[in-house]
Amino acid sequence: MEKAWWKESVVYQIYPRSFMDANGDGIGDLRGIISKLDYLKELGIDVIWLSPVYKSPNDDNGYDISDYQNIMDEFGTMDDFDELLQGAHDRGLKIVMDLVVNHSSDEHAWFAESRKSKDNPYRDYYIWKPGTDGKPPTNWGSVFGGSAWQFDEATGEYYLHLFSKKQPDLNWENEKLRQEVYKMMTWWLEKGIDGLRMDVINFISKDNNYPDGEIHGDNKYGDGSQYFMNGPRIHEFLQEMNKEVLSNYDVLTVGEMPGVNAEQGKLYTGTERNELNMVFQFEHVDVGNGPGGKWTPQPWKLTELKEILSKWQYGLADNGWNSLYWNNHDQPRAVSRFGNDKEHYEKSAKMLATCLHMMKGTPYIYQGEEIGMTNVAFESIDDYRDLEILNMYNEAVNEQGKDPNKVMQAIYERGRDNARTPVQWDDTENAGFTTGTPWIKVNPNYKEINAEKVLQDPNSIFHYYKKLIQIRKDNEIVVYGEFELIHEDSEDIFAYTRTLGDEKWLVICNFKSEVVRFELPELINYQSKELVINNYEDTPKEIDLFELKPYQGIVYKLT
Ligand code: TEU
Ligand code: CA
Repeated sequence: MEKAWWKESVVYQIYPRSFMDANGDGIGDLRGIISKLDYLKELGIDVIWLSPVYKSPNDDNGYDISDYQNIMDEFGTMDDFDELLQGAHDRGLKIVMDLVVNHSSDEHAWFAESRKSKDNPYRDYYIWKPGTDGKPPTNWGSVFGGSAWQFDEATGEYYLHLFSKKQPDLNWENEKLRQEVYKMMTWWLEKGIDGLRMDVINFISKDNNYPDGEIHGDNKYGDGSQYFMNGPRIHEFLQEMNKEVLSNYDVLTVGEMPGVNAEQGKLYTGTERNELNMVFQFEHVDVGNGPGGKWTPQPWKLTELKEILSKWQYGLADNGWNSLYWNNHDQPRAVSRFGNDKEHYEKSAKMLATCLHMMKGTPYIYQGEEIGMTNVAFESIDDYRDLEILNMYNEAVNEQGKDPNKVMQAIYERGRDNARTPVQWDDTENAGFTTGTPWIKVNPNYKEINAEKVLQDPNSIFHYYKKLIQIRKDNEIVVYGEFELIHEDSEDIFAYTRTLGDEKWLVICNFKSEVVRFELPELINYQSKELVINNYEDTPKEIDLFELKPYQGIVYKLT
């Protein structure tokens, strides 16, 4: 397998709005990020992925862009960005930007033109269709609730928006639009950025017949996802983007792809495919989704999680490359979702980190994950900010009359604002995030959980992440070793080996709060064993048969 810097890197995702506020307006900003570059260097990460920092009305907190080549007013200026980029590069850190080109904001100049008239030169930058008998062109629902089509009086047609009304989908069938996107990408890459995370990039090719979707259960709208996920021209578009732009730079590219499977993952990330380096798949973070998706969370089985993650490990083993993540700005906090934020909290956070960081692929740390930040449970829906949460609450409680307590429980478990409370820097007011009023409340547990506290404790989650990152840097086997799952039927233990040449590493993670017996499979022979990392102080005497402590994560080097 060929080597690459982005295969050997650890990425840290920053959601700027909630990271650090330098000017006291309660909103995170670029100068706040600049002030924390040394903290990130200390952690040992290599790449910073910035969620969108471009001009935006913030209907979807920056994922609705009104000017792709200007910085959002709340975040600062282009000079601030240039200083951030330089500051990162001076520290040997790379900057990956968020490319949101499945849709723009409805306040983008292109859309202002497009909606003026049917023969406007920008009309076909977006997807406009006449309805039929006063109904939208298809029965599709938007990810954020309601119809995926918005009727526009001025020209008597509907425009498509798979997300909010203020996020009209761009028309990738239009060559001129594609060239505009490539020109904008080149402009940023010429500034020296080091890569792109591409927002729902597998949605850009739609089935041009625009058929109705199937209506599941008591849904009001049809599920159009098969008609816009991994569409007919997606590989053509990505190969064109690669040829025209990406192939001119040595950059990290990762495509966010809801609905992608491991087979398709090979087509998007295979070296000879000349498309992307890696993708964010969603199959593992969707475990436990009930009939109503994430809003009807059910208990999940470890065997299901292991089956999914190992399928991706095996699927991309020889060609292509995995991203590895437990959470991001759309997902609940890792320790609350997959670990235990009540008992053995710290052990479970370290165990999850061990399980992910010892796998094959590029690990992504989401801001605050390294200090053990947890989900939040605000008393009132008025404390929430995410339009996905607010739209769902309104539809469920106010329109469908569902029990608000049950709906709040689903928000506590899966709502995106779990990941968007301000990073907890210290135990002063507002956790040191702002001297003003934060745009969203701080998680009340900031006095116990904050960066200042973990930095001072060599046994903290922060220093454990730092060790894992260093282990990856010091041992090629962690990057390039072959993955093999063991004990696949265990509902308690996630264990696997990594093999490179005559070296084998054994990774054993107890996902349960009870003591669990581990028996080394006979097929694993070894002469000697050396402990690599352990989230408990004491090391088991031998590994052929021993008891794992609650949420124990432990790694051995076998030769
Ligand atoms: O997310 C795509 C997406 O589908 C997620 O919104 C996720 O599947 C959903 O929130 C789960 O219910 C990307 C961005 O990461 C997200 O923040 C944006 O809201 C969305 O696209 C639109 O740009
Ligand atoms: Ca600010």
